[in-house]
Amino acid sequence: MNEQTRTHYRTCNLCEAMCGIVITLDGERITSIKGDKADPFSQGHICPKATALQDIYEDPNRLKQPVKRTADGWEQIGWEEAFDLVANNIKRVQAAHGNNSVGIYLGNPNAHNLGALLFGSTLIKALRTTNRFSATSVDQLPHQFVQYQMYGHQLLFPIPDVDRTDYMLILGANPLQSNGSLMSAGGIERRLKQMQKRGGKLVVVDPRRTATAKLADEHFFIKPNHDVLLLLAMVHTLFDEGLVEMGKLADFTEGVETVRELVQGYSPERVAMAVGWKSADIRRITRELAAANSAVVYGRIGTSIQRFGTLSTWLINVLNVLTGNLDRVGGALFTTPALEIVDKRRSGKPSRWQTRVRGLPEFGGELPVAALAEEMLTEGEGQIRAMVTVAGNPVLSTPNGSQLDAGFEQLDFYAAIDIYINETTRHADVILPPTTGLEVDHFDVTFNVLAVRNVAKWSDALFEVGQDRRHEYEIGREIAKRLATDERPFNEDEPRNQMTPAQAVDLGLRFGAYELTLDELKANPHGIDLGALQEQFPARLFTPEKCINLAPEIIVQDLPYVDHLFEGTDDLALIGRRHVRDNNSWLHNSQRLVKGKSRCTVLINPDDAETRGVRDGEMVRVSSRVGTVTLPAQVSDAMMPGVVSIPHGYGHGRAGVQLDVARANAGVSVNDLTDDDLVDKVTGNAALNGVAVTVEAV
Ligand SMILES: Nc1nc2c(c(=O)[nH]1)N[C@H]1C(S)=C(S)[C@@H](COP(=O)(O)OP(=O)(O)OC[C@H]3O[C@@H](n4cnc5c(=O)[nH]c(N)nc54)[C@H](O)[C@@H]3O)O[C@H]1N2
Ligand SMILES: Nc1nc2c(c(=O)[nH]1)N[C@H]1C(S)=C(S)[C@@H](COP(=O)(O)OP(=O)(O)OC[C@H]3O[C@@H](n4cnc5c(=O)[nH]c(N)nc54)[C@H](O)[C@@H]3O)O[C@H]1N2
Ligand code: SF4
Ligand SMILES: [Mo]
Repeated sequence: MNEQTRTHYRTCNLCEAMCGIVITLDGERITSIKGDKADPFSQGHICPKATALQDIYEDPNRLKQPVKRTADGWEQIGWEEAFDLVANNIKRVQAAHGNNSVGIYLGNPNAHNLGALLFGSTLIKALRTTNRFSATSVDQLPHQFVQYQMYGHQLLFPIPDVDRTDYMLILGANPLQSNGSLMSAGGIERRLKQMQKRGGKLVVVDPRRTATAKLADEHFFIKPNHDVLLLLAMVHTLFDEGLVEMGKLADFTEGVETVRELVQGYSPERVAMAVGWKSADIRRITRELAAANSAVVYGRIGTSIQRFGTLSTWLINVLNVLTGNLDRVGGALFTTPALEIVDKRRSGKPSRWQTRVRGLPEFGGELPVAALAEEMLTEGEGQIRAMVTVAGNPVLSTPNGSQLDAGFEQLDFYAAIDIYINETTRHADVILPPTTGLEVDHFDVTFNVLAVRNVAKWSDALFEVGQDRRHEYEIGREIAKRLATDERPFNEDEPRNQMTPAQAVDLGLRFGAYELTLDELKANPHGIDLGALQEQFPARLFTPEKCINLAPEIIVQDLPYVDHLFEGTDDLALIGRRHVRDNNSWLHNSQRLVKGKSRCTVLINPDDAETRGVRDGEMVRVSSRVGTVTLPAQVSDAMMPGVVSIPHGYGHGRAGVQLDVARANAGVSVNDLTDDDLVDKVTGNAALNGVAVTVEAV
């Protein structure tokens, strides 16, 4: 080893899996990124995206200085000018049109960025607007809503105890490509295979035979959106065959009788045709679930971002409760993170306000993003005239992206806090790029709450940044300071306006369940294992009576609408898909992640292709109520008849996007087909799966 060589340990922050990585450097140059075998959580697992951390760091398209829009294009400006531009314009718009004329959208990487997580609320509060949106409402909103209703807190996520379970039923998730979601588990494939080796069984329900479905002991197709009928029939079967066995949960669960009555009309025999299953299989899977020593039902994007996202997510929890598997070893457990974020304040009281045009409900301080475009484009009192986006790309990631594109285009003012000029930020008047990735200290505030084991790990920033750079939380603070008024001052002396993320983590750890310190974490650069998840109900319940509410009125009132699923349709149903080398919309600028055949294709079953004269590899036109895209067809019997699939996050060909590699692999955006009118009725979460489309050969 020469003197220049050094080794750096950290956690990859690109997805939810929290893999430990080892980075070797020669001077300031990265020479390799590998899995850290000594990380007790991920035990050496990584995926191809880990190397993208280097690509992001070195990306010539990544912004490091603020830029403002001028008649001649983007002009680099200083930070003071950028902060003033943002603050002065927000003040101007709010003075003329009221506070709610400014909206904010927070994207997914906020959950992966320590500074944003700890101090992001500084900026949000300073805007004093109720027009707050985020990627939550194209993702896990139904989960948080159900958790609030059943367990009293939106952040009480039940996590599959994959390492100890005997039976896992997965609906609408593909952890072999996504690496697990609301189930952080570095090396999920190894864990699932170990379960099978122990004699456990994996069952997957998905309209596509995915990688996870191929690993499964049994895979069933299901028509998009029809999970709710399957789940109702499974709950029906539990009652019908006397399989309800709640164990300790019986002492503190209310509403069991109500659920029994609600599911009475949904026998397996009645739903079988609509679901596309044999009724005997529904009964058999339910019996297996009930008979297993421990079992867990788990659903993700496929059961969450669809018309019946809340009902399906609720029923998944109901199955776990009625089989006694909630808060049981080998079932679904709750984490005890080293840094606690589940507190009384943010429990999640719903619908304190609604969107102006469509009346979609607020939850957890946010409104559904499916309504963002109409809030910008519909004139009148309360119209959104200025926007701030932080780490988000809603033009590619939310429904009817073209309409949203038009909304952003006509804004009076738009400031983006982002590292790229992409499909959304190209509309900005000013872009403020924070430090990111290898330039920041890291601790997983969010994903330790979602992990299959309790762990804790600190990563120092790998690269120091110069005086000319700003961290995410510094940007938020500076804007907040400038937006302060006499009535709403910004107190610079307040600890939270002074602290660094490292100081805040140290404080949080000291007050946490394990009374750790930052120094202890730093002394353990591979991370600390804090043990398996523990049973902790009823103590950890946040409901007033410390009872599980099995049949929340606000959820079950959506049940009558499921009956239209019995009617059937001739349309093709559009769903999404994820590939291990993609990460939503923003890793396509890494050459090694996009190389090879384009992944932006429409998957179609051979029978559906034949009736439409569609041939493999040829271009087809896919159309929905809101738009049309043209892309190559990929004919495959992995796709269920009647269903087609297009991945999201592509569509980089829009004018003005400054992502050189991504533009060369542009693809089309599936969200130019998804429909802003289609939402889960209970929460307003976007129904991005199950959109009716037609496909024709070009
Ligand atoms: N059809 C369809 N649509 C979907 C989905 C689907 O399954 N199907 N999935 C949905 C889901 S689950 C999600 S979470 C959303 C994601 O939706 P978004 O969060 O809106 O989109 P991302 O592609 O994650 O965009 C992240 C943005 O953050 C920027 N960025 C990256 N790192 C940093 C950083 O450290 N700081 C700052 N300030 N910016 C940074 C990137 O440049 C990029 O602009 O997409 C949703 N859209
Ligand atoms: N490589 C990679 N990893 C990622 C991401 C990424 O973009 N790329 N994104 C991250 C994010 S933000 C998230 S939220 C997670 C998501 O994590 P997952 O939910 O595991 O990811 P998806 O691949 O979207 O899996 C959803 C599955 O639902 C199926 N499906 C669609 N509609 C239905 C339906 O109606 N019913 C049923 N039963 N199934 C249906 C789809 O075919 C798909 O296989 O992944 C995270 N990890
Ligand atoms: S699975 Fe996720 S956390 Fe692990 S290396 Fe890949 S992107 Fe990073
Ligand atoms: Mo997500």
